[in-house]
Amino acid sequence: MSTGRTRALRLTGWGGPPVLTGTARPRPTGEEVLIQVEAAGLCRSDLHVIDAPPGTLPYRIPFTLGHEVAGRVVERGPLACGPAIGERVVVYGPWGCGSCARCAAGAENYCDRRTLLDADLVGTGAGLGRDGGMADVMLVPSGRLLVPVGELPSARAAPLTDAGLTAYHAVSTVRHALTVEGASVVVLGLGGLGHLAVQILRATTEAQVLAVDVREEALALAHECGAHFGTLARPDTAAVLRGRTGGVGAVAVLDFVGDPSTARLAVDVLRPGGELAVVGSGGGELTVRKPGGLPPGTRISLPFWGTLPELEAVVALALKDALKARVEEFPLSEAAEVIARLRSGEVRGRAVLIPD
Ligand code: FEH
Ligand code: ZN
Ligand code: ZN
Repeated sequence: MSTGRTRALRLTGWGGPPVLTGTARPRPTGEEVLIQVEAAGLCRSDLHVIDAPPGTLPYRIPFTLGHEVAGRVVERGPLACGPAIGERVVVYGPWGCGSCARCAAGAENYCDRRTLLDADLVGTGAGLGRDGGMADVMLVPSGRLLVPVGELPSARAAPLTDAGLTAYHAVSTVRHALTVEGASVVVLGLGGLGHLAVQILRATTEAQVLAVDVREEALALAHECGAHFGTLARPDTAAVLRGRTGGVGAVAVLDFVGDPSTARLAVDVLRPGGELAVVGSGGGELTVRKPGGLPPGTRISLPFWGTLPELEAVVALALKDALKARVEEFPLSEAAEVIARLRSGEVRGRAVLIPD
């Protein structure tokens, strides 16, 4: 059992860059489990955390970044449950209180005590106020937070825990609307989450999938992922999409951009009694008012991350090759450069850091 020092990408001061530094190798106690990290995805939320001014996030620094993690169990506390030593796993990232009704149901993304946890600066989860997986090893509070991934390559497995799970949860949120005959669903934004949502929709529904993005290469990716139709965002996009639905509109819109233009487009293409799931944090706004500008019967949701049972379903889709994230692998030692590439839009798919 190695007991040496290990490296971790740690946020040590608000508003400053994270630092790859040596840390003492943690020892699991109680229910804790130690993971040898094999891959950790880099998410746009990591940029929000890195750039956050003091006092804007309910987190104590320093902590290790990385909330999208895959690895292998290497040590377990005496009371640990879940996967055995040697098993390859992914880490469910939202860490709630672990005992409220939502957490007991595996929905730690909607923990009933979130407000209390935030007030105590406990953190949202792995790499979000708690030590995460942009590191050689990672301590996980409980084996209940681990999902086995068999022989799935870690660079493909890690993005399932955030990009994949968030996309799956968004689809689950509107799934009941997709069962009507001839249903069409619009996916706005084919980036790290949208391209996975297209695959999930094709693998788990009969709906017609209509994709919209501002980049030609994103529409090509949408087609590769199984979208029935793709179009660039233009002034006539709503009419083009309505035309693909026989004029009735889409029963659901998944907005992975969430900016003013996609909010407007969503309203213009939604069928009466339709579902709008806003996932992206692009600053778009909707006015909910009667009488108002939304189609009658519109239901709006703001899905956040996903549940543990949903992560198990996401892994199952990946294991049968029905869900495959586009990834770019980089060594952990180059984390600073990769963060810069993500900022400048040079990352294609999901950037994944591999301990080197
Ligand atoms: C995590 C924490 C806070 C906001 C958003 C996120 C997402 O990256 C999780 O999917
Ligand atoms: Zn994220
Ligand atoms: Zn809870």
